[in-house]
Amino acid sequence: MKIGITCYPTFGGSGAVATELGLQLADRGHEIHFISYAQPFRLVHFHEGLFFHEVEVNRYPLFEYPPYSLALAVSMHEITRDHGLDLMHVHYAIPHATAGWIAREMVRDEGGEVKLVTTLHGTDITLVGQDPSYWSITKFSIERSDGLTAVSEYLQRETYDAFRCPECAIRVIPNFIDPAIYQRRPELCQRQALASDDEKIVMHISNFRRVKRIEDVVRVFDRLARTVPARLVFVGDGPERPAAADLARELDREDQVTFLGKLETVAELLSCADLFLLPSEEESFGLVALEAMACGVPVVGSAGSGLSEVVVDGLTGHLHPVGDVEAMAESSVRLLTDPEHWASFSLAGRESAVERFAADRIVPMYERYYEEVLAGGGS
Ligand code: GMT
Repeated sequence: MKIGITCYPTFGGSGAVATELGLQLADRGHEIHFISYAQPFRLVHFHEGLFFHEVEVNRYPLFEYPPYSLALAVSMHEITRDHGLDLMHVHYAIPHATAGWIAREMVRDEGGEVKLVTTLHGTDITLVGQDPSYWSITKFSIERSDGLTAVSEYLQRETYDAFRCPECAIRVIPNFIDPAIYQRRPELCQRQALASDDEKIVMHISNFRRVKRIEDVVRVFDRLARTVPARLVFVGDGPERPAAADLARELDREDQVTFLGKLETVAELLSCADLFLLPSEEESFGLVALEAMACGVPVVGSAGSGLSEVVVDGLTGHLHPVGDVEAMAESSVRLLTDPEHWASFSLAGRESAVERFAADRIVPMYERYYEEVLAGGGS
């Protein structure tokens, strides 16, 4: 198949999933065209069967807000026409599903045919899509997609509820990892640069948005560090970073907290981690928790959203109500002080990640779905 993929190219789960999917599909013999304003961050090397098309956005003085969505639609239309794409697969509804719909209509207007598949990732539905300025266009665009997927059952339910579209047929296709990349390889991780031998490494990786509750990460760490010598390693960056740094200072933990900033690959670092914290308000899936599990890192986080479909509570990690930092700290201490308990969680996490979410199990689900959509099925 010839497939166009559009995603946010910067750091974030949806861009990571879209890029990994493109790479996997190219390896399986498909021709993949990425269409975005920048090279996706995990697409760094030449790869056979894979092409990148940069969307140029003209900055005319009249435009206080350059219309990226329109420029994207034009690129999607041109690339579909010039390369004979069968299907455009967009990740994150806003504005990609809308741009895809415009492009598909332009193709049809010229007598051509291309299908549009939209993958919902989370905040496009649970936060941004419900903002009154975007709600109706998000509903319109997802209803007009030829195929619609969500990364978890939780997100599928949220979409039905939020957009009152029981007639939208949403296929759940979970996120995935490449087990050969995400595996525990401590020899690659330079542990001595992060902590001393007697200290445990507690890690958090995200875009530091409010939904991640990174102050709770600091609060859990503060409690566990009262009994366990440990260091907290933050990877990523975003708007809540100053608040987390201030809180670490207030709690007198500043010297035990390291902010590494944004990194393109995290598998090596995860190999150093003893515990991963993800106390988010909600996660439609929690790709980073899956990456941690695949690297044998137990996860402590919040219950009640899509993370419960990834972390098996009591087996690969512990999930507690949002904001219950006491319970999260208690579970963390148990994991960090009982080596047998930790080893069983580490092993179960790896096994569960590979059995349920390995790329070679999930990517064929997309291929089958594309075939259904091309044959006239889908939403
Ligand atoms: O977590 C974010 O804010 C980034 C966002 C994105 O679109 O990149 O992540 C969402 O998509 C990821 C990939 O499917 C999921 O693993 C995350 O759980 C989801 N984030 C939220 O639901 C908050």
